[in-house]
Amino acid sequence: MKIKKILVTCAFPYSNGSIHIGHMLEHIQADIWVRYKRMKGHEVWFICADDAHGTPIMLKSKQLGIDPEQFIISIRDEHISDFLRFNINYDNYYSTHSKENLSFLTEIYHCLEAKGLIKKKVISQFFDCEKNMFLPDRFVKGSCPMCLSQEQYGDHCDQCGRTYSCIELINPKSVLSGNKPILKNSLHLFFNLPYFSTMLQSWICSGVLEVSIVNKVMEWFQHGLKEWDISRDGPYFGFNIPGFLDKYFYVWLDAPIGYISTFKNLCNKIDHLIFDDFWKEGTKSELYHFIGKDIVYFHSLFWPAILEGSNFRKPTKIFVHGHVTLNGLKLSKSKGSSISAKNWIKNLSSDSLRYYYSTKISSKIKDVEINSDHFLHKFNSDIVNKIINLASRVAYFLSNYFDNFLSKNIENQSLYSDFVDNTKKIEFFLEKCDFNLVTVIIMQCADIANNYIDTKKPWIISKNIEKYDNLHDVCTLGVNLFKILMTWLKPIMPDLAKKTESFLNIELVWNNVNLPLLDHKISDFKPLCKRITKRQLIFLSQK
Ligand code: NOT
Ligand code: ZN
Repeated sequence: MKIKKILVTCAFPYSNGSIHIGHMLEHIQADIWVRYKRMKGHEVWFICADDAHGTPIMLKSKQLGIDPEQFIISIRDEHISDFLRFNINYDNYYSTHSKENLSFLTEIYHCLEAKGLIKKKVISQFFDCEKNMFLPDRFVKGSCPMCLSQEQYGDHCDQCGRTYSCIELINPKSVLSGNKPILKNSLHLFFNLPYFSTMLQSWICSGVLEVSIVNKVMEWFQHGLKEWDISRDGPYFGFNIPGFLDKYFYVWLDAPIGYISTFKNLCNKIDHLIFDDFWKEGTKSELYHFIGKDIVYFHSLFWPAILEGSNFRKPTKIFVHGHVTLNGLKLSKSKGSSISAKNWIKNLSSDSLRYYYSTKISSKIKDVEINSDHFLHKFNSDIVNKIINLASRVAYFLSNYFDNFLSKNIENQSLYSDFVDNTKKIEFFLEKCDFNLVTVIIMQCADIANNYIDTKKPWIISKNIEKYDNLHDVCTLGVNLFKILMTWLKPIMPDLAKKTESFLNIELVWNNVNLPLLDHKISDFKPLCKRITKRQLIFLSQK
């Protein structure tokens, strides 16, 4: 097998709030994929950062009376520890407010400018005279110009779903002061996105996105691509645009450049890691982004165009996921009902969320519903009743009759080989992030393994001393089937895998999945994980 060099990223969380279980979907999905690729022997670098700039972060820190630079440092520390609680240990978790990011941003901007890809235009925008600032779309509310619903945000209507320009709102009001904003002119810088239209269409159709997303993205070309406003007027928390006094780069320009600068910062810490191997145009290494469906536009249009325009490599593939709902309610950053990652860990294990999400994650972009009852049932019936139970049923006999030694024989070679053969299918689905199908196969195999034990009935064989050899072989095969199941589950449930490794006295290695454990001493069985109770789920229904 050829070892690949792979760089994997998740979308950068904003520096203005806690990580909640909605965020965790993406980070868990990417982490499972990374763990699997590493188990296969590839060189994988997994990075993320906080998205530190923009008006909301500026206002939030102001409201708290903290300097934004201080504010984002404390948020970043909190984010890093939240991810660690879920066994997500980034090789580098950086910030877009960094010297490396400023340096790449400046380099890229000058390169685009030199190619004539940046244009200046005067535009008219809402301005809050009391707060003395231009208002981003989400800081203006008013009635929808199409359906007249009141209290709608500046860019789209929640009632009729249509989008419009902020200045079309009827009776606009500033969210900050409540006053009616005035229209004021300002010079803005625009990136010539339409110039890249042909390149983007062929890139998008080259297998970098899942088919249903490709169709969606291709629709955007029908109306023609628009030039992209990459500047904002002060006050703004971001990087200053060279040559302008109080103008800043729009957060969405410097955020993806954070993928480059976060990696660069990692290279500064690791001698043998070569920046150009991963970012130079034409490199053979692979680059994967994991993102939510709401930011596809940025990643499939702006981002590859910026990369092409400034002579960097483009992504190999973009994995897109849907949104998370909890017991039917939307989990969103701005609108209530968020269960924090910390709160989850106070009540439930990280592996339980990782497993549950895996049963729902697929390469199709579907929203993921967390339903408390289904979560409890799924975890207990799959993991406790099928996986853990398999181990505990045979461990009893191995410990009491054979001093924890495994036998030297495989009792049913064809059962064993058929079991191992599922690895190819599992690899195929893991590769594509069809984790739901992976868990289906694993549970079907767990049923087969438990049926085998049911049929052999070790509790009956153990009554006949002449059949001890057979008892030994049956329980040994049971342990071996458990070992295979847990090797497959290792990227999904790292904590359970670790406990399994100390029970089996081995490391679970992907490429050893076909090598049976024979004539080997295992440890005493200790309960590997607990059944989830209703009481543990109460926090999910609290507001
Ligand atoms: N902070 C953004 C969000 O929607 C995601 C930024 C993605 C970062 O939460 N990188 N890029 N591009
Ligand atoms: Zn409307």
